[in-house]
Amino acid sequence: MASIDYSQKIPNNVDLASDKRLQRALEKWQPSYLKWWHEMGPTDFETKEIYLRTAVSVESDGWAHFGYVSMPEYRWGVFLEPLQNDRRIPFGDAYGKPAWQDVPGEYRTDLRRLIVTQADTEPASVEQQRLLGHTAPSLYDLRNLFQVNVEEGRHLWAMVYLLHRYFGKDGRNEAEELLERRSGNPDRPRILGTFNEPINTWLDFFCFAMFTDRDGKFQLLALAESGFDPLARTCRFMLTEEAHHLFVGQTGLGRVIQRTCEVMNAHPDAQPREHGAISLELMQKYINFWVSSSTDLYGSEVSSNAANYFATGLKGRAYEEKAYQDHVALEGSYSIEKIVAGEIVKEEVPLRNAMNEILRTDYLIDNQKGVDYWNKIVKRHGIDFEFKLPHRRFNRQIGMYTGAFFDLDGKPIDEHTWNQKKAGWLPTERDREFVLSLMQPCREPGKFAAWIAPPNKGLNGQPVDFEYVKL
Ligand code: BYC
Ligand code: FE
Ligand code: FE
Repeated sequence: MASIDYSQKIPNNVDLASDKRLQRALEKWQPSYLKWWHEMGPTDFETKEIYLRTAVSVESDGWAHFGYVSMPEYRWGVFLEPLQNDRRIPFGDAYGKPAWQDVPGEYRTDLRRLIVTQADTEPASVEQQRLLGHTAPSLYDLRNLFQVNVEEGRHLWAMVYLLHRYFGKDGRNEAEELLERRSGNPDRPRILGTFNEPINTWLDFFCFAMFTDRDGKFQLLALAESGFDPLARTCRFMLTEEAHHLFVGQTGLGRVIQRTCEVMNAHPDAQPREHGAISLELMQKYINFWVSSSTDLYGSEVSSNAANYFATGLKGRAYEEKAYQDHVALEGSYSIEKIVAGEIVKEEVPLRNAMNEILRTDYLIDNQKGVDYWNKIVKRHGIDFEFKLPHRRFNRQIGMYTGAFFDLDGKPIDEHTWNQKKAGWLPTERDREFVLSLMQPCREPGKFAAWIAPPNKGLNGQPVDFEYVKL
């Protein structure tokens, strides 16, 4: 079951060959995908050989193969975790009933919407990152960027398979539209806010991989519980790949921090920027931006959509089976801080309506672990500085804090104060210009740009100075 059929045009472990209609439909979508990749994927590196991992099984040990491939030749495929015998719906009104192997008619629209929203983020991120290859600080980082890009492409395949297989003509239309929307395009933007934000520098990229891919982790964890079994199984395998994306973000920023600390200790009387490094304060501003934008990705604090997804067994909580005892969640409430006439007022809301906020809270706790890792680096260098996550109310554009103003600790402030303080909290145009000015490519094996430290070790047992990309 777990082995993947690579003799097929579309590698898969779902026995595509036995469903000719579906196979033909996906093979018809494949050239459109490749055309999209050619137009909107990483620019100018299509002929280069890159040391990439490719999924070859869904077994937890040894699921990936490493070797040189050019990106358009990457074997994007459809891989689901193996079917479990007698899997049950793990939450909601139908708790304990057999999981669905097909889409229940009454949930078709909601399920399609969830899958399309998930799917849309995958190509969006590739579009956002398409120019970064030109300014990579090393071959090691260049390879990591491309690894993330091809896997986000595969995540799109994972969702398009579900759309084609279970949603008929509507699903095929959605799959087409997924290749038509464009990140940041005012006329046909990507669905969710963060996925329309520009990623012009590697500092943005590392923050995105740390904080936005982590939204991916938590949304996938919630969908991995779905009563719609094919969705749960595909999300479980996507999570296996996701771990590396988070690693790229956390260690990437960690290495920028390390470099800055080294420069600060070598030149205690100078500003880090005078020596080509990015100050810790400036990194904090980028963190504030990407965390607040990614915090929006959980939707409204109180959401009837979320309650409905939970009730119907479509989308659960992260680690639903392990972390909770009451999987029906009809009793109990969740405390939410509302703003009433400029004051914070606690209000209890029915648990099911708070599902977005519950997932957001799990996400923010997980973010903190990465921040702790960065603070250890700072401390190791004997520098008195601490990175902090902005409060969940800071700089929000979605949900009940939208339109009001809060400082980094979540304290309500007036608009005038916000306008005065904003430049100290979020990257300014000048900040962005400075970071952009540092983005000069470094393409010799084992060499790194001056603003970032090398990693402790290379990838997959290879040395740091390995030729990760053959230019
Ligand atoms: N921007 O009840 P509400 C990933 C919309 S990342 C713009 O508040 P609901 C990845 C919402 O769609 C994981 N619009 O929230 C990472 C709704 O619109 P309509 C992606 C937003 O419905 C890095 C309205 O506001 N996966 O994989 O509970 C690289 C009110 O809805 C935003 C998913 O998101 C926003 N930030 O939605 C690559 C999972 N937030 O219907 C990949 C699937 C909300 O009124 N999606 N809206 O037009 C979902 O589960 C849900 O749709 C949401 C919350 C989590 C987005
Ligand atoms: Fe993804
Ligand atoms: Fe990812």
